[in-house]
Amino acid sequence: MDPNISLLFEKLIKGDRVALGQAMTLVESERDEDRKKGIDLLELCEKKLQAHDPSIRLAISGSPGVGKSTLIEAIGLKAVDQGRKVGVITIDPSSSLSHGSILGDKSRMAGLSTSPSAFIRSSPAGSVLGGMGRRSHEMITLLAAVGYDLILIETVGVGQSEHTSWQFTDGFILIVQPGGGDELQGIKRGITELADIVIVNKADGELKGLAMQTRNQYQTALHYFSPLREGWEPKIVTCSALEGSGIDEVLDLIRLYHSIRLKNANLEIERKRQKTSWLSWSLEITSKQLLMNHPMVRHSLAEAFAEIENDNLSIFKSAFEIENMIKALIHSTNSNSGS
Ligand SMILES: Nc1nc2c(ncn2[C@@H]2O[C@H](COP(=O)(O)OP(=O)(O)OP(=O)(O)O)[C@@H](O)[C@H]2O)c(=O)[nH]1
Ligand SMILES: [Mg+2]
Repeated sequence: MDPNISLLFEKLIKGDRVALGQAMTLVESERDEDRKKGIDLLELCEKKLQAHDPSIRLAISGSPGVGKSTLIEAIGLKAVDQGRKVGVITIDPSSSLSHGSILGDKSRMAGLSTSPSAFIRSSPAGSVLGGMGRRSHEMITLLAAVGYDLILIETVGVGQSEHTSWQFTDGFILIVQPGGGDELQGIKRGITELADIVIVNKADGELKGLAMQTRNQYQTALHYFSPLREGWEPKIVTCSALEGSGIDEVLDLIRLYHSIRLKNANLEIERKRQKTSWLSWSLEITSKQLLMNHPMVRHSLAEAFAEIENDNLSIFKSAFEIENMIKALIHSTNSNSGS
């Protein structure tokens, strides 16, 4: 192994924040030489985690503007007060998938971003796939290995993609705001079914009454869903991230959730499921990238596009021909990585 990587790992373990930033940049890099070093570093982290891993990794999800970042700031600061180390991964809001504010999430986490016991990392724009950053799982592994025990991942709140973040985390926290409860039979049902904890945020000022009403609507709906986690019935709380009320209850619930997940090795079993899901997901992305960037595939596709312009093509036949070409590429003994 590259001695610089062993050195970097030593620094990480000692809690060097600059080293952690460097490690994240390394792991995010797509350059071949960085990939190899990044993988070596991650392997060291995995080994350390196998021996001891006190972390819980939670997806913080919800429609744009419900208060995910503000709530992460409130929960995070309180957790830090209680002696925890808080790692936050946000998905860059300038991604085309997100309808979030362009201002960026760090501005909503001003306190946490300067806390020595917290570390916030944004996934770069363009690397967002299915609600998670391409390298979010690597970031989680780094954070956990260096002792961040509460890891919060603010996901992109758009429909189907939530399932991806559900797959790669230990718990799924859904944030809603007062008033949305009547949509529970419609599009919101799918994502609500994934939730281990539902938080009705913005329970303050004039919205307090409505927040209670929304809480009751969700409470009723949760009864009809079949629990997805062994030994855990989804819970619902109200809070105000802005005023700080209800944040203790949220943290208590997270602690309870963690302790129940640890029972009967449930979390251990689930982490294995996360790993298999991640491996398939990652490979799917990589193989697609490699194939789509293969010069022959690119050339055929460009030709087909031109033919579409000339009204001169059966798209079905063209897809079939490219498919056969890909099969031939894969079967060819001469072809190596193909990029
Ligand atoms: N009244 C009230 N407003 C809140 C509360 N929490 C957040 N907000 C406001 O709601 C707006 C959106 O908050 P964010 O924390 O950026 O929400 P978000 O879900 O992270 O938004 P995106 O990342 O853009 O999807 C901001 O103007 C916050 O000040 C709350 O508890 N009460
Ligand atoms: Mg946000």
